[in-house]
Formats: sequence, C-alpha cells, structure tokens
Amino acid sequence: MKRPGLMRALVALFALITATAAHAEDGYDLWLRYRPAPAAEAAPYRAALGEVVVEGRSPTLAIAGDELRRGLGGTLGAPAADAPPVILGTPGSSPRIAALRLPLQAAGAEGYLIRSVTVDGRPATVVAANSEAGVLYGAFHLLRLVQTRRPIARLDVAEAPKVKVRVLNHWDNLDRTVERGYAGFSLWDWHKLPDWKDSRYVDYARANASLGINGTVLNNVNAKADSLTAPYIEKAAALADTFRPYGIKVYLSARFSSPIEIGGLKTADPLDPTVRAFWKAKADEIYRAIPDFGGFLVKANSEGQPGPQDYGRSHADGANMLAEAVGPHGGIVMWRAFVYSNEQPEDRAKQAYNEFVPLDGRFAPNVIVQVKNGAIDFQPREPFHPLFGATPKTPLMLEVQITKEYLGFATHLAYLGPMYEETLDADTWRRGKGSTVARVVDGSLFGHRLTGMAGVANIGTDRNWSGSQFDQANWYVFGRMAWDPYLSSRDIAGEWARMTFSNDPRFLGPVVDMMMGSREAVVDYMTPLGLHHLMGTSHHYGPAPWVDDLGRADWTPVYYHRADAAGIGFDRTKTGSDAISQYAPRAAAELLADEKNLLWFRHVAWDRKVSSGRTLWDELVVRYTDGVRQVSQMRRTWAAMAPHVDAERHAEVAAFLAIQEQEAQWWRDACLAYFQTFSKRPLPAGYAPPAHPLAHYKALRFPYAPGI
Ligand code: GCV
Repeated sequence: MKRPGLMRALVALFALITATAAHAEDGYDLWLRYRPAPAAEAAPYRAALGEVVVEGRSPTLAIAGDELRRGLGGTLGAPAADAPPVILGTPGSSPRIAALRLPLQAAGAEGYLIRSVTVDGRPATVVAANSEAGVLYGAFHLLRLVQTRRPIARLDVAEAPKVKVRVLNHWDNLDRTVERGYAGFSLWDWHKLPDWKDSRYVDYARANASLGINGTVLNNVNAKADSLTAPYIEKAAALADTFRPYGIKVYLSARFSSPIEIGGLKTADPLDPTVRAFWKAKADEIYRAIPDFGGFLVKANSEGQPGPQDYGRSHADGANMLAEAVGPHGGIVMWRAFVYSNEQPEDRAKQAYNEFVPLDGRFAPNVIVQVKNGAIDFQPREPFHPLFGATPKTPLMLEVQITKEYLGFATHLAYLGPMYEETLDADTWRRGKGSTVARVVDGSLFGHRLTGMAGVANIGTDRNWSGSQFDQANWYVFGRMAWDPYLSSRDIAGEWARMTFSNDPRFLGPVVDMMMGSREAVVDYMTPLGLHHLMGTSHHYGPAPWVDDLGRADWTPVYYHRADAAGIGFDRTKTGSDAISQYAPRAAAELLADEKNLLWFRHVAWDRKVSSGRTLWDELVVRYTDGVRQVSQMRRTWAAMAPHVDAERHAEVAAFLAIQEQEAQWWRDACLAYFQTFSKRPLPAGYAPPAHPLAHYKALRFPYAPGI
C-alpha cells in the first residue's frame, strides 16, 4: 500500500535528523570548522583549487598539505580532476618552486607568497615560503580566503609577520588550575606527561599556527621552581616536540629564587658567580631536552614574587644574568615591567615607568621588556602605558590579556579587538606624530629587531576552549594582531564571524556590529569615564567599589576612584600624582582632552558639566544605565540570529548574554547606590533607582569564584 503522506513525513524527518546532526556544534572546531559551502558558493573555488601537491618531505610540510586537504575537502568536497593544483613548498624543497624564481626575500623567515602561476605549462596556485613554517602559515591563509569567500582568481598575496615573538602566556599552574582562567582546567596534563600526549595538544597547535602564533609560555608567571626540575623539563620537552612542526616554540616562566629552591644555593643574587653558574647549567640542561627552547619569561619583585631587588640589584641585573644563560643557545628573556609596591607612597600607575626608564640601555640584546597595555592592570579601559616610547634603547613587547579577568570572565560577551587596537593606535608622540604603540611593538620606531606581543591565554579544557563561543574571537584577534598590529579589529571580527558561524550578510552585519560595541558596553556598565579597578577583592568578579580595608591600599577600589563629597576620580595631573607627566607633552594633552579618560586623570566635581551638557553625576548614571541597555540590545540581536546558527551554540551564547544582562544591571545598581552616598544627588528623571539598598550589594560573597 502506498502511503505518500507518511513517506514524505519520514523523508522530512530523516532530513531534519541529518541536518541537526550535521549542524550540532559545541565550538571545539574553533574557526577551523571547514563545513561544506553551498554549491553555488563553492563553485568558483572548486574550479580554481584542485589537488593539493606537497613538494618536499617534512613533518611541517605534511601538516600544511593535510590541513589544506582537510579544509578544502570539508568546504568544497573532493577536488575536481581538471582544477589547477595547489602546490606547496619552499625553493629548497621543490625544484618546481625554485624554478618559479619567486620574490621571496621580503617573506623573511616566516612569511609566504600565494600566487596564481603557471607550472609545467598549466595553471596552478602556489604557496611558497623560505621556511616550512611559512608554508604552513600560507596554507592557513589560503584556507581563510576560501572560508571567508574572498576572491581567489589571480592570487598575489605576500605576507610576512611584523612582529617576531608572538606568544601566548599561560597562567597555568602545575596542579592544572589556571590563574585568571575561566575555561576549565589547564590543557597541560603534567601528571601524565611526557608519556601521554593528549590529542588536544595538536588541535591547540593547529589553531595557533592558523594565526601565526609562534610561541607559548607554558606555566604561570607566578611560577614554581618545580617547572625547572628535570622531570618537568622532560614534560615540557614532550609538548615542545608536539608543537615544533607547527612552528611553535616553548618558553617557561622562571622563578627567580630557583637557585635556592632547587639548586641548593643560599642566594639568588644575580651577581653571585654560583647563581650565574646555576642558571647557565639550567639553560644548558633545558636546551639539551628542547633544542629550540624560546627562553624565559620572568615576573620579579612584583606582587610578592622574588627578584633581583631582594639583593639590592636592578631588574637589568636580573634579566641580564638569565640572558647570559640562554643567549649562547639563541634564547631570549622576556622581563615583565608589571612591578609596583605598596611600600612606596608613589601612585601605582607611575611605578613601572620610574623603575624602568632609568634602566634604558642597560639590558642585554636578547632581553625584551614586557609591558601591559596600561599602567594599572588590564582594566576595561586604560590609557596606554607611559613606558611605550619612553625607552628608545630597550625593546618593549606589548602584553594584553585575552582572558577577561576584569571584563566579566567568560559569560560577558566582550570582543577585545577594539581594545587592543586602541592601545596599538595610541600615539606616544615620542618621535613626533605617528609614534604609535604599534610602531614601538613592531620595532620600527627605534629600529629594534627583537619585537614581540604576548597575550595572556584564555584557553582551557572546556570543549569550546575559551569558556564561551565569543571568547574564541579574542584568541583569534590577538593572534592576527600579533602578526600584524595594523590590522583593523572590525575586519578581524568579520573574518572570525565568517569562519566561526556564517558568511550570510544577514548574520555578519548585526553580529560584527554587536562585537564591535561589546567592549564599550562593558566599560559603560563597569567603569565609565575613566573609572578603574572597582572589582571584587581578589577574584575580581562583580562590583565592590566600597572596599577600603585590604592589606595594601593599592589593591582597594577606593584608592582608585577617590570618591568624596566634592567629586570622584584620581588626580594624576600636576595637582595630584602628576602621572600625566610621564607622557610626551602632546600625548599628555590628547589623553587629558579625551573624556573617556576623565576620571583616570582628574578628580572631578559632581556638578561639573561634561561634553553632553549633563553634570558628571548625571552622566555617570546615564552611562551606567546605557551599558545595561546595550547588553539588552545584544540579547535581542543574538535572538534574531537563531536561523543562522546551530542550536547548541546559539543557546549557549543566548544563555550567557542573559547572565551578562543580569550582571550588568548588578554593576550599575551597586555602583550607583554606592557613589550616590557621596554625590548625595538624585538620579535624573526617568532613571530607575538601584533594585536593592547598598547593604545588599555589600553583603554578597563569592568565595568560589573561578580563576583565583
Ligand atoms: C599572574 C594581576 C592579576 C594576577 C596576575 C598579575 C600579573 O594582578 O590579578 O593574577 O598574576 O596581574 O600580571 O602578574
């Protein structure tokens, strides 16, 4: 008996099941999803990109070929027999590439060319580089063009990284907790290493290589000396072996007091010959296990960490001692400038500059000083760090946080591209107009060849790697900007959204706009107009602007906002701490003129009129409220994207946005309830009072907040 209705229903059900299965995604694949393109979109790529031909044999070249086959196969299906081949290799690995005599000089050690060429009288696409890592980067670039549906007829791409050291800093502890980590536990399974290598290590390496990230610091800057003992060196070597074919070097954070803790010495004084011998021997031992070891990252004399000042020595003495140990092996030392001490009466924002500017010119050539984007600590907004541009003889690398310690952890959607861009584009005016932080970072301002950019990783064991789907975008944008600090954050957001979700313009327009506004929304509902460090004690979750009783004044919010009956804000002009004088005069003038920094640099009367024509108090209420409104708008935007996103990821983002909206409201209400006790002014008409009395917010406790 024919039952066409039932048959149709079954066919429809089957189609639904397969479609759902095909589209069920949890974010594990990141931006390397390689989902099938609709036939019409695939057609020009299928016609242009045929079989992948790897010329030469090496693990890295094989990986590049496999990735291209996987990516093109997934996106376009099996290669068409008559489509021009894609040929990969270096002039050294491939006589055919050598015969093309491509202009590879400018590609340097890690760059590449992608060209439409003629090989053996037939059209072909060639991905060529001087090094195998360059070929791998080129392969990922070609995939990106396909994934983002860029034109590929007559390809002529030439790329080289503008920054040499492009590293993730993992604040991962040996027990697998992650300081300021909101994505589960550390990926590194130290206990099972070196014998068991989790397959995730390879996917981690693939993701990084796809962005051009070429280094990873495995352990927390608040380091344990154990990381430098023989068993842990062997474990790190196993990771280094896995990452090597992906062009990724391993680095370690070094605890300055290791000579005492694991070397049996009585001192860690950097000028003591036995201490120097310890570090030399330790470096030799590491290089025997990891011949391409990148070097050390050091947090010294900061937040209780040991350092050279414990022995009356300078940061340069400490850094140079380690530089001497790794130098013969080609290693570097990344010495952090994140130093401040509450024993000093000086404004915390001034201390790193005061410490490091006098040392300019005293660091060994293989030392680079690592400087956070701002002078306090990864706040939602900070003016650029005054050290940028102030040490012409010392290379500085930029450190940004990818993890969102102060921006709502994993559940707040905040795309950090605009924040990185704001710092990189900032003009230090140290060598006239255009002396941007990007030019300090890429070395062009003062002619440095050792250059770098570091991102504090947001990666953990969560299936989605970063704690949320949109936090993957922050890993992505860090990598892309470390490769080229002049890229636009909007373009990168578009790229990421295309690869991670959809190429549909009905998705891209609203979602890229949402991403671009998202960090500003956080600034508005947490710390508008230059306020900073109002977060809960130690865990930094939620608002606690009232905290005034910690062991150190410079960890309390009241130290930073200084609200009183007269007004609010930290006077860093001449009448106050004069931190502004650490900037070049033109830069100082620009920073002071920008209302975004108002309360960073000035204590302002509650009734002073701001640019909107409102009083400062009213403006604060408006900004806090608007931050919440923006998140509500983000929720609506995302809800409308359901047709374009698989159900699982859509639901996760929607749920997190709901949390963000509640927490934005909490931030607004708690801060306004507290600041109103000083301003003693009513909220402007039409603005709702806080939902609870101040005591309610003050009583909240979060002893198990993540990331501590
Ligand atoms: C790794 C901030 C964080 C600390 C971090 C420190 C640093 O203070 O709260 O967790 O320590 O920065 O960058 O060293």
